[in-house]
Amino acid sequence: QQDTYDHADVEQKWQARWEESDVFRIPDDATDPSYVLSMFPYPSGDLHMGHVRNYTITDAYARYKRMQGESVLHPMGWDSFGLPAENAAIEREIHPREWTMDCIDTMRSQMKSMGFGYDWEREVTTCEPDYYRWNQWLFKRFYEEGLAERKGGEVNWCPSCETVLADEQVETEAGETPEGPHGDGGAVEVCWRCDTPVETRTLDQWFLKITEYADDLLDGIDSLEQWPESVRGMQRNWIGRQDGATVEFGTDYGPVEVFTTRLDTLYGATFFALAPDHEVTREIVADDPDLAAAVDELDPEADTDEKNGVFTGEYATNPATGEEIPIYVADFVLADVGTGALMGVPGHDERDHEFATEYDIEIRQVVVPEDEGESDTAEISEGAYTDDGVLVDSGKYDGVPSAEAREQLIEAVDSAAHHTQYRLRDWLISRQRYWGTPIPVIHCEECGPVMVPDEDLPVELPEFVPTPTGNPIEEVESFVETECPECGTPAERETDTMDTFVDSSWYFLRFTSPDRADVPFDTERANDWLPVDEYVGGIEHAVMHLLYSRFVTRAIADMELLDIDEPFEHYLPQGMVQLDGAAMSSSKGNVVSPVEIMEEYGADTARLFMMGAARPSKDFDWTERGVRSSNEFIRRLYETIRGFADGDFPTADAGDRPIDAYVAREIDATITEATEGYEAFRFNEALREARGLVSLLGQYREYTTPDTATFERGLRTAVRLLAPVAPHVTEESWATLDNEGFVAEAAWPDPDGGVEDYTAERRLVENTREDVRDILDVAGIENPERIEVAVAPEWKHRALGVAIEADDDVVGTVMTDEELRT
Ligand code: ANZ
Ligand code: ZN
Repeated sequence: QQDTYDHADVEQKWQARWEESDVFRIPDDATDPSYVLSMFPYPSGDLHMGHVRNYTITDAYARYKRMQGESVLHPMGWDSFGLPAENAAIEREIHPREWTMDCIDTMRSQMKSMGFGYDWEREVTTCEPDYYRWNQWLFKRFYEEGLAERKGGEVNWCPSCETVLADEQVETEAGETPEGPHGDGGAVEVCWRCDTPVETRTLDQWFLKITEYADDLLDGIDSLEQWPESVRGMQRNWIGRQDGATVEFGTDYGPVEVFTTRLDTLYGATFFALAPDHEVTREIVADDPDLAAAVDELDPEADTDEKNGVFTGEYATNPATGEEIPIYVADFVLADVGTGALMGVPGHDERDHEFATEYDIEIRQVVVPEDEGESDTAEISEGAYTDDGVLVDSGKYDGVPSAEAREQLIEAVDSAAHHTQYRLRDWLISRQRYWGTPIPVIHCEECGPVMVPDEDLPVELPEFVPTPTGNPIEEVESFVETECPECGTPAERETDTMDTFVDSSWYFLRFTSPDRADVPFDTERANDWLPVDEYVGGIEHAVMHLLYSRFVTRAIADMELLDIDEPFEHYLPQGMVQLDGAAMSSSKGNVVSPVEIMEEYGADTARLFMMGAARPSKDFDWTERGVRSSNEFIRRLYETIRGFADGDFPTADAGDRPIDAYVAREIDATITEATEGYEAFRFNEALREARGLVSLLGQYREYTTPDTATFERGLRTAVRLLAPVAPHVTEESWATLDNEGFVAEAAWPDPDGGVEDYTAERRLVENTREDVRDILDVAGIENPERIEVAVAPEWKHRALGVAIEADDDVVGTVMTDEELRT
């Protein structure tokens, strides 16, 4: 029997016991299923603070739900393909698998030392053939549904990673994913992984046709009520649906179509502009080398805000007015947006306004604000008027509101038609790198690309140590040279591998049935467990992983392999762990290693500090002081329990004194408040309550001989309320209090009832204390030593006794709400 708390001993002991007893194994016929998931990590070497925070959040929540009697699926796995592993392996001249497996072993054992309660039977590792064969299988199903396609075109190329990138993986230099794949005003676009400026290349590549789901994905966002509004906004923006119209302008080269969201401004078109790559541009410059050279100078990729163009000498005819307007080739017209051509309306579009100012083109106003007279129009000489309004200078449409005018013009102009366009592009999944899922395709000269038959899956990666540049698979003859499955002639295997975001787009399905060797997942079990009730992970995936997963889930549902169409019901992006307000990063040299903290103070201390410091979505500073105080609390908790169990201080059967009733009410109110905290992911508030109860019990025994039953109920309550966050010390305490079984499997405490009024009163006190603190803060009184607040119920609301001690002076006494504020 130990006197002081030895965290290393205690933590290892309980980790071993949980494992022996399969406490966290979850059967498949679970009743009341709930699915709690952290984004699975890249096995990069060691757990860092970000991981630890992420996993502690879901672990605490999963443990809480389990104590509430729910069956909780809380699995862990490894997003283990990808460039980081490949590069690390190249550096060390070992095989990426070897490096990856080492990292996985290290991280798994660190996770166990942190006390995370995962069902390790369900571990999935994406770089293993038993996982990635299902990427190949799913790819084939997508292909059969017309959702996978090989096509040529301009793709993003990272010269440093030597591979193409999906649009979602290109960021602007500031580190933000651009608002949409196009038209982000000349910001430098860089690789999401290495920050190298991306180039464009024209290549034949495999795409998954996420654009087919653009409307579904957009409409589905409305149902994601438990996602942060910011993330929903980012996804809406990324999909970028624009309702507008197409309309044709006549030219000497035939009619040329434009896309516009503002057909109502048709009478204000004073120029016409083509993308440098537009077909008609090519025809126009064909016989004019000078013009061709000038057009060649235009660089749509240029990282400048200036808008450059070349007048072609040609004119386009406005279909409504018959007016002839000059045709320019301009760098701000993007080839793959709309039709690659636009009507320029400088009076009402900012970019057109800039361009017209630069090239001395007429700026004409055809829309005015609805509530202003025609004499009092919005000023357009300095900038465009971009809102809707009523039409002027537009022939018979004068006085018609914008929205109506758009409809009328679609009716009136022969070539005009409704058209919806999206910013979203198809998902480019080919990668010219080794460490990924081989795309299961064989290229045959006769038959074209042919899918590898299901019975030949998986197409396994050839084994060797990759080289520093390019894709070494191309050199492996035994891999490349094969036969066409259709015609039997010699053919070549595809050497590109899949984007690793394919792996992570459905791993949450695999967790529901990783034992199934014949299907990617068991439909029935997936339907039982999904959607994921609580999904926690970094905001950097707002438009990558989270959009791809939504798409893949919907596509799989449409193949009738699944009944749900949104995979994640609640998404919580966790905040950052910082040091002095700055993100921890190895380049700044301000990294606190969770492993060292664990060794010095124990996992419970790290977990308790992290969860107590702020609510999960907020950033917070790592402080040595905070760590120490959590550690002291854990020791004090255990010593109190040990002391009680050993009879070190007297207790008595004295349950009917006012003080005992008061403590009993406090216990109930604490349960109520802490439960609400856990339920709402405000663990910090739940912990403040639980810690408050522990200190109350301390005072109880200092002031009097506590009632045995009340005191014990207080301890048993505190232990259970703390168990989700500090699982080891609470197991030890639970056993010390002579309980059978694990606290991890104990029932969540219930208040004895009738605490509502009491809880409200407590809240009033608590809120007031916070208000007082805020007011003192404004008054420049820092660190008041004590704020005592008492409510007198008969004074009704907010007439309070407040005593504040600072610098040994009592600063205030009884005040009313108003007095408090002055
Ligand atoms: C005429 C017009 C008048 C437009 C007006 C807008 C305002 P936003 O502006 O983001 O909603 N557009 C069409 N094709 C383009 C291309 N290939 N490259 C660059 N821009 C193109 O996007 C819709 C507008 O983008 C379209 O509506 C068109 O300009 C321009 F007062 O047409 B608009
Ligand atoms: Zn790169």
